[in-house]
Parts: sequence; C-alpha cells; structure tokens
Amino acid sequence: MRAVSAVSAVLRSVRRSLRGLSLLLGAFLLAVTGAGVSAGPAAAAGPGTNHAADDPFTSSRTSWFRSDKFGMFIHFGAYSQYEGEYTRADGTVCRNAEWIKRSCGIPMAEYEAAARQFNPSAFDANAIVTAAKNAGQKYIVITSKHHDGYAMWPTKQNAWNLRDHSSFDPGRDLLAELKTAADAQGIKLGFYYSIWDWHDPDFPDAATFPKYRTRMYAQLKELIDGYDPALLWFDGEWDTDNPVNRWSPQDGAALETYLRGLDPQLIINNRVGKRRVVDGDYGTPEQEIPGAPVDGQLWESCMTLNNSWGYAKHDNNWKTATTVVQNLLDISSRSGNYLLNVGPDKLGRIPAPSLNRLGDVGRWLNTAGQGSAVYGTGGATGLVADPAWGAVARKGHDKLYASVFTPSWPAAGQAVHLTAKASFTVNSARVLNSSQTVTVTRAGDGFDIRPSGGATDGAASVIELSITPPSPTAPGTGTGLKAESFANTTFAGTPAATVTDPTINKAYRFDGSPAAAIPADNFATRWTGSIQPRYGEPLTFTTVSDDTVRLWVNGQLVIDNTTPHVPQVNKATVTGLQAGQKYAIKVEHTEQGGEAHMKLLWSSPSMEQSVVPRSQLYAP
Ligand code: FHN
Repeated sequence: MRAVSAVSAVLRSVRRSLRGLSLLLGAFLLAVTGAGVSAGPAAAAGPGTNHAADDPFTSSRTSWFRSDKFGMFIHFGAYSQYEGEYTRADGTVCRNAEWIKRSCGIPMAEYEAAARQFNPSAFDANAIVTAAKNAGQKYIVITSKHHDGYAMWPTKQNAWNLRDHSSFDPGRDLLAELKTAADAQGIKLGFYYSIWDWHDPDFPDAATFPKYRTRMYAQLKELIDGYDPALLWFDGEWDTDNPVNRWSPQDGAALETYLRGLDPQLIINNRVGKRRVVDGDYGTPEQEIPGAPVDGQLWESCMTLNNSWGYAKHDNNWKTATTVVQNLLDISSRSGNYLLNVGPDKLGRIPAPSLNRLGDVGRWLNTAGQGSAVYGTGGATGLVADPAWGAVARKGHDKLYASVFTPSWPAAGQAVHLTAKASFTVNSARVLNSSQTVTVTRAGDGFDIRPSGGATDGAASVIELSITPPSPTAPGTGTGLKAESFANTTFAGTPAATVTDPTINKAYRFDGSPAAAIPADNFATRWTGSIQPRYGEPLTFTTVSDDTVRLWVNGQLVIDNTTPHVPQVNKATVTGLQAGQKYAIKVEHTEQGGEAHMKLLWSSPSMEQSVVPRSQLYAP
C-alpha cells in the first residue's frame, strides 16, 4: 500500500472509531436527557426510534454542501469504452452513452468482452480535480457503479469490476487516486451508486434479490470504509422492469439507517429511497431548475453539459458557459446546488469542449468576487421577487447579489426593477468588476436600480446591494413543546409517553415510534405550547407528514390534512404575528399504518426554511 494511502487509511480508521464513540455518546445522552444529540442516529430500529438525525437545513453535517453550491458530476464506466456508438450486426449504428447496452441491445457477453478492453490509462485524477477546482466546482460525484453493475473499484463482491475485468493496470485504483487528489485540493468526493443492476444474476428474481441486496450493502461498506466519501448519490431506484426493480421505500429506509450507522456525517440524496421528500437529505431534480426553493427538502439540480451523461463522441450539443453561469445563479438564488456533468472518454480524459466551458465558468466566478453571488448564499426569494432579468441571492445578513443576465442589462439611463416582498433599505450598491456608479431609488413595490455604465460580462453582471434588512429579536429561551403520545390514533385516554420535544422533526419511517412503549403503527402525538417568531413578518409553516396532520397557530386551524396520506407537504402562511411575542401552537399527528413522518418547518421573507428551532418553542 502506498504511503499516502496508508496514512489516509489510518486517518479513516481513527475517524471510524471516533464515529463509534460519538454513536455511543449519542445513545447515552439520548437515554439520559431524552433530548438527544446530533451524533447521528445509531443504527437503531424499532419502536422508540426516530431516524431524523438533524435538520439538513441547518446542521453542521450539511453545512459544506449548503455552502459549496456547485459540484462536478462524472459519468465514467465500462460503457465509456463504446464512446457512445455501437454498430449492430446488421451494420446499423446505434448511439447512446451510459445506457448503450440497453438502448442498443448489446448482448451481455459482447458487452463483457468490450469491458475487457476497457483501459482508462489516461485517467489523471489530479487533472480532473484541478479542472473541477478551476471551474469553481467544490465537490465531485463520480459513478462508482452505474446500471450495468460494473464497479469502478476493486470490489470483493464480484469480478465484474475495473480491477478484475478490464485491461486497466491492476496496480491502480482509480477511485483511490481521485480521493487522494480531491483531499489534496480540498474538494469533497462523493460516489454515485445505482441500485438497479443489469448484470447481477440475483437482481431479477424476488427469491434471490436479498442476495443482491446483501452484496450491495457490502459494496457500499467497501466504499465508505475504503474511500471515506462525503456523499452518496443513489440512482436507479425507480419502478421498472428488464430487470424488474424491486427496490421499495422500506428498502430505502433500511439502507439509509444502515449507512448513517456507518457514517453519521454522510450526506445522502433522495434516490436512496423512492426520490421523495422524506428520503435522504436532498431532492434531485434532473435536467431542470425548480422555479423556487423546494418545500421541505434541500435540493440539487443535476445536468449534462451536452445531452449525454456518459461520453458520446457524436454529441456536440454543448451548453454555453453563459448558460451554465446563468443556471448556477438561478439555482443558487433558490437555495439549490448545481451538479454539472462531464463524461470522460474511454481513456479517462474529460473532453476539451467540457474543459473549455468549465474554465470559462470558473473565470467568471473568480472575477472580482462574482463567486459571492453563489458560494455561501441562501435564497433571497423571501425578501425580493425572483426577477425576470436575472437572479438575486442573499449572503449573510446584509448583502444581496443581483445578477443581471446580459440581455437584460438596462440601456443608458434605464433601470432594472427589484420587487421587495419585505421591508428593507438599500444603503449602497456597486457593480462588481466595474467602477461605474449605481443609483438605487425606491419605486412602486420595490427599488429601481440604475447603473451608470454597461454590462461587465457576456453572461451576467453582478450588482452587490448592501441592505438593512429586518432584524430578528434575540434567540428565545425555549426548550421545546409538550409532546403527548398515545398508543392509538384518537388521542384517547392517558398518553403512553409525555416529554418535552425540542423540535418536531420525526422520521419514524416503518419501524420507529415516539416511545419504546408505543408500537410502530396506530399511534398519535399532540404537541402543545407556544411559538415565538423572531421576525414580525408573515410566517409560512410547512409540514411534512404521514399519515395525517393538523396545525393550529394562535388558535387558528391553518393546516388540516386528516386524510391518511403517504409523505406529503402542506403549507400555510400566518400573518399578524409580532416578533418576540409568544403564540399558542398545537400540532396533531397520527400514524395509522406503514410509514410515519412528522416535520414542522417555518420560513418568512427574512428567514429561509428550517425545522422550527427549539429556542422558539415553549412548553405550556
Ligand atoms: O438512468 C440514469 C442516467 O443514466 C443518469 O445516470 C442520470 C443522472 O442523474 N440518472 C438516471 C436517469 O434519471
């Protein structure tokens, strides 16, 4: 083992033992205080288990992900050997990338023979990480195993992998090289892993699927133990056939619990389950950009640079750097992440058109602090309307970054209008990368922003606004709400458990419940007490619930979803609440069978969505 990897292996084993200690500590504190700590969920299960480890919107565990914003997706595998083109026996040419085996009907034996020739000898981990870094991409997610089942690391679970079934140097470990290079350059590394597996003989049959699942767990443990990924990006979770995909919400819940038991710091996407708001830590819109922050979940938009995920030599339909910059600004302004893909060729080289565009994007981000409009930003869509002329992101307490997309830059003497959705003042404004002046005047429902000069860039020009936004009252001294849980769904009789709940953030899933004495089905919880807003603004409450939820605020029933449902989001906005005052709140949740979830989040023009924090909740 090379010295570097020996050191990193030692560091990983130290990290693993610390994980074990934190889990023991967490379990101990949970037993003593009932409040629990975000040591991450032990791989516990059964009645009394709440699988929600923390609030992904605010936890230290997800802090890097929420701040880094921009990542590189890499689709690279045995399919890359074809470079997107396959000539059938009848001479017709079939084109696809990572789906080429399926889409072009390549017999498995032939596909395996082609994989034997796979030799990504030119794969240069340092160059790839440098390309990501130069593009301003702060994390990398590479396919460790796509739908074809071919593992890009020396897995011990089968011989269908880059070490045992290729022409690649058996002394090399491509994922280890990437991990070393990423660590050296301060880039987080994550792995894509497809649940759906076209190659594993045990996948298709219900009787043998458990054997596949066991191998899958073992492979994921290999990846975590061997490479210490910061993130796992699952895929191939959807209902499909050929082969039939038996992956279920229960499978997703069990896998998520298993993985968080291995590494409580791991970030996991929602395709670990069935791509729902209750699965994993974040949603994964693909080839699209949501028009607003996603309710109830962090999110990351993944996109190709051309039209193919894997390398396809015929596909030269490249997005321009301008499009990429504007996508990134739109996504950041809506509190999302952007995972932009490259598909290395069969030798492992990122195509030049990809590198050129990524380099242009990086230059834009590195110019005159324009990256401030992306990194570490949150959505401003509470304070201002999302403008048609570009995107507005908020950074910290007093900065808005208004990025005007070049076609909308105002003509001489003209202005762009910014619609305010809350009361704030603009104290100063400057155009980054320019000495021109900017005048900001109140106008109608907001502000007119009038620059004195021209656009600074072909993609977007950034106007930094220094503002005085509404200020919050000091954090409260709350410790949570009174939670009375019943071993029935009608709140009848004496509660089986009564505690002070610091937050309403429950992922009971299929096996858990509010207390060990309460079975996993047919239970209810009523939370009562008072809530203390920190802003005197319209307050939007978001619930994520399964099976039913009712929410009263200040005596008003504002959410009333008593039709038993699968995980569902409900929202209600309450006006007239004063900052610092306490208002009665009551939440009723019932679980009638199957899965159970109950999460209460809030947001306001000045406050991005998060689980309502303990400090603002008071028991009666
Ligand atoms: O089928 C895959 C596809 O090949 C690619 O990996 C994308 C990337 O998100 N995911 C699936 C399609 O949704």
